Parts: sequence; structure tokens; C-alpha cells
Amino acid sequence: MRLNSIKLETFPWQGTYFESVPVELQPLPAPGYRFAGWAGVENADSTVLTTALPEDQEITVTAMFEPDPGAINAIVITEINYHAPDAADPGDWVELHNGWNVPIDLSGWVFKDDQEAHHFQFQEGTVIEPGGYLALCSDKARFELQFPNVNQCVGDFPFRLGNAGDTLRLFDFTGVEVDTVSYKDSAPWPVEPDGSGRTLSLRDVAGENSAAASWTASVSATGTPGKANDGPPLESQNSLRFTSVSVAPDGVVTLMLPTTAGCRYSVQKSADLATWMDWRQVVGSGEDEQFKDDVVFLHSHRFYRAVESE
Ligand SMILES: [Ca+2]
Ligand SMILES: [Ca+2]
Repeated sequence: MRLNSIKLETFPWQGTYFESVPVELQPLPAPGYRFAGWAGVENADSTVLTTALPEDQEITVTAMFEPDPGAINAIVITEINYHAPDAADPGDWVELHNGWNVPIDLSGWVFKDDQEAHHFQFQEGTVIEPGGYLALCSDKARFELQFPNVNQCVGDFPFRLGNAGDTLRLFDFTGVEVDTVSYKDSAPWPVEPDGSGRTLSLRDVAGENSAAASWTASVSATGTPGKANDGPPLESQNSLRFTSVSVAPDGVVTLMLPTTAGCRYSVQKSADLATWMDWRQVVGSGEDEQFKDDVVFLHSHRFYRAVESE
């Protein structure tokens, strides 16, 4: 919540205001939420609420927020440099990507590895533009020596990323976990980033970055901080894949699967990528088949896969 020009972050908050000067309240939704209206005031149509403070009278105004399905996974970890060779070491770094169509303000967000004490807070005014990338460095000076043309970088985070594996966690300013990746230096994770200079690179920025199969080694010898990854995509031209996955405001998920006439398909779903449940079976018509699933809850995961059966 913003009160006049002040961003309120600790509550309760107290201040002295004049009854003749209206105050201005602006809701600041946490990532993953959107503003849903004011309660307790009349004629509050606009997002920014200007209200007078009546003398000797208490007023209660409530800002209401609702989950915003379109905002899920707005910021994702897309690249990790956890073990560069000593001869050319820019320090451990992590790349973040804004997959959303509005700038995302990371002020007050926190980055941690698997240890609570390992903690880095983003400075006020750290913003990633729509489609943009940000390199988060453990040693910005060394990073800039190796990558003088990458100006979207911040640091230093005061810890190192494990050379055998680690868990990277990103939290928004309210403390909600926004993204997490637990990588390893052994299969099924790509092993090349362990000491060669190549980085762990997410194949598809819209892919599920908690799964090892979504990652590859960078083609570039030192990775691609601040720009799109260069690793090969997971699927070949001919493989089976959903051409669209969308979440409606009411939470209904719609998947589109191109089919070949006469082929049998099984669509399965999972909450953890470990156990898969058979969900739908269809015989292909040669056209796109549409599948609908019920409400998705915010900050929960659900995975779908399609399998061609005999
Ligand atoms: Ca390391
Ligand atoms: Ca990159």
C-alpha cells in the first residue's frame, strides 16, 4: 500500500495528517495478485483512492486483492553460473527473466540459496523490463571484467553457489517465494556447467525450471548473461507438444494438442513430476484437440504431458 508518497511495508503504521487535506491511497498488489476494489468507501471507482479524514470519526477502508492467474511465474531463474574455471571466473551469477508484459519492480525482493543465513536483498529501484534479463552477481567487479557489455547486473550476493548442487530461492518483498531451482552437478542435470565455464541454461524461458530436463549447457563458452539463452530447445519438430496452455480468470486451464488422425493419445497430469495420473484419452482426429481442467490455485504447480499410445 502506498499512502501519499510513502510505500508502507511494516504494519501497523502511524502518521499525523490534517483533516482538511485528503490522503491518497494506492494499492500495491504483491506479485501474483491484482487489485480487486475498495471496501468500506462509497464511489471508489478508481485504483487510487483519495479520501478526506473526518474529524473525530474512525473510518475503515479495505483494499481487496485477488489471485492474478496471468501473473504466475512472471519472474523466473533462467541461467546459473555455479562453477566457472579458476582461469576465467566471473564469480557465481544467476540470471533472472521477466516473462510478463509489464516492468517488474524487485525492490525489497530477496535471493537465498539453501541456507537461510545466505541472504541478498535487491536495492530500491531494481526493475526488470518486460521480456528483459538481470544478472545477479556474487562479484560484480569480476563479472564486469568478463562481461563489459552486460549492464543489467546487480550484486554482490554475499555467498557462493554450491559446486555440487544448491537450491536457489527468490522471494518477493512480502516474503512469498516466487521461484526456486534445485540443481545438481550430476545427471539428469547437465554436467558440463560444472567447471567448464558453460552455464546451466533454461532451454525455454516459459518451461518448468524446477525440472532437470528443462536445462542444458550453454552453447557459448561463458553463457549468455543479460540476454536470451542459446541452448537447443528440448523438442524436435516432430515431437508431441501442447501448442497452447492458458489459464482463464476463473482458473480453468485450457490445453491444445495437435493430433494425427487415428493415433491414440493419453494426457496425464501430475502435481510433482514424480507420480503421473491418467487424465484423458482421445483418438486423434487430425485436428487440434482441446482439454479443459478445473481451478488452478495460486502458487501451486500442476504439470501435464501427452503420450502417444498404441
Ligand atoms: Ca560455486
Ligand atoms: Ca541468458
